[in-house]
Order: sequence, then C-alpha cells, then structure tokens
Amino acid sequence: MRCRMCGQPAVLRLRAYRLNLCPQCLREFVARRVKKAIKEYRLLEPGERVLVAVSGGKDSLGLWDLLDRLGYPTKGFYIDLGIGDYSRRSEEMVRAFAQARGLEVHVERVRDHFYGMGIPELSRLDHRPPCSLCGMVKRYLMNKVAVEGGWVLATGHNLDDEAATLLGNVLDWKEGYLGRQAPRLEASEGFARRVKPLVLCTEREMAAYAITSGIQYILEECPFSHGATSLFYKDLLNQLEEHSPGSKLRFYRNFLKVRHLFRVEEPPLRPCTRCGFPTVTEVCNFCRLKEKAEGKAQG
Ligand code: Q46
Ligand code: ZN
Repeated sequence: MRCRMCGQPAVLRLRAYRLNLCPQCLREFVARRVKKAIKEYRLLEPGERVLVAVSGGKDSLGLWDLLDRLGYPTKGFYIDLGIGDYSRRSEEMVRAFAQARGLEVHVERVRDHFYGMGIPELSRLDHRPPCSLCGMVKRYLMNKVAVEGGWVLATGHNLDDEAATLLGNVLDWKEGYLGRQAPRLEASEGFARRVKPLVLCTEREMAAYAITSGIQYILEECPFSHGATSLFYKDLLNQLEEHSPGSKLRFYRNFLKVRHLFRVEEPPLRPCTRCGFPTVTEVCNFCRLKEKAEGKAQG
C-alpha cells in the first residue's frame, strides 16, 4: 500500500476519501481538515489566543499540537477531576506534552473548589450520576477561566463525538439541543466563545495523528465512561461507516446545513448571586453544589 500523495509506504487507509497515507502526509491531511473547519465555520481569526481544554487523551492533545503548529498562541487547560489514578495519569500526560513543547498549562483542581471533594465524592453527596455533575463542573470552570483570561475556548470534540451526539439528539428530536449543537458557539455576556476545530476529523484519524506525531496520550478511559450511551451510538455509526464509507461525515455536515431550522428558545439569564456568572436560577448549579459540599465539610 503506497501513499497517494507521495508514493512512500502508507500506514493508514481512509476509505471515506479513498486515500492511503504515509505518516507525514497523514499529519498534513489532518492539519488541512482542521484548517478547513476553522475557515468554513469561522472558528478562529489568525493569531487569536486559544485556551485548549486538554484531558490527556489523543484528541485534545492532538488539537493542542495542531493549533500550536498552525501558529495560534495557545495555553492548555487541564481540570483535575479527582478521579483517582485516572486523573493523576492524565495530568502527567498533559504536563509531559506541555513541557516537551515549551507550552504553558493551567491546572484547576475540583477538590480546591469543593472542600476537598472530587467528582466521585460529589456524585455521592448530590445523589447524581458522576457524568452529569462532571459535565456541569467542567463547563463552568472552562468558561470561567476562558472569560477571565479573554481566551477563545477550544475543545477536542471530533467527528465521532459530534455525530454520536447528533444521533442521540435526532432519535429524541431534541430541538433545543439540535439548535445548540454547533462547531462554534458565540461569546455573550459571561460566556466565552467555544469552538470545536476537530469536527471534520474522525477518532481514528486523530489516533493516527497522535501516534505519527509522537504524542504520548492516556489510553485508558475514565472509569465512569463504561456503558455510556454515546459509546453505543459511536459503534452504530461505525457499522454504518463500514457499510457506506463517508456516511458519518455526510450525516454531520448535512445537519449543519439545516441546523438553523431548529429554533432555540434561550431562557432568560441573570447573574448568579454568589459568583456572578450567568444562570437561569438565583444561585448557579456550581455554587449550589459548593454550598452542599461546604455543609458536608462543616459536619
Ligand atoms: S464526564 Fe463522566 Fe467523562 Fe467526567 S466522569 Fe469521566 S466519563 S470524565 S468525558
Ligand atoms: Zn455561581
């Protein structure tokens, strides 16, 4: 198998594009897909400062590498969720990546905000599944740090993630969620702009990108991710892709063309009386959780 670009031995076959690629051309291919997403969806202006949310996985570290290579001033942002060895090893990966490239990383620890409690303890305290709490805490901290530092926030959601979310939203025809699912979410009062530059790159392409770029990333999944519905949807979409290469990309891209048809009624927001960030209630979910943790800590 030869690379279609340069004739060197190929390492990856991309059926959706009828392409075989060698390591070097594969890296260029992924960089072109990211540039295309940035241009087509107006994600970033040249030279804009980007805060890259990194988990230690292949997608987010690959994204950081790509944005740095493309010349954007970047800073990594890692949240220590307090999930035992998984969090410890993820942070090591992020720090090693940043150090090797001379890049800066900002670390926030969930325990520092919640009286020593990490996601597992907070989940028990609040009687809620870890992932629903974790999502809320991550969104809050990412937005807070991005707003306070005047950054655009970039996350490593890839095509597989977005297509799986889309499938879930379509199955239930969640119109509000469909209207809000976009590669670019605008900044507004109290909210930073959020962008997803990997939406045109698959999980497989990103794994190949990380390996051929010498990026060390955490292979293990978060212990709470087992049995997640999104994994089942990804599997279904992969079966579809196997049968009809390119269908995942068509599903997502064609959705973006009709997304404007889904109207989003945004509830009125007001500043949280504790932290000042926008919320629909008097006290935001983050601050409410903090108060619960405080109550527990004080016995
Ligand atoms: S939400 Fe859930 Fe993930 Fe948080 S608790 Fe782990 S699996 S890390 S993307
Ligand atoms: Zn608040």
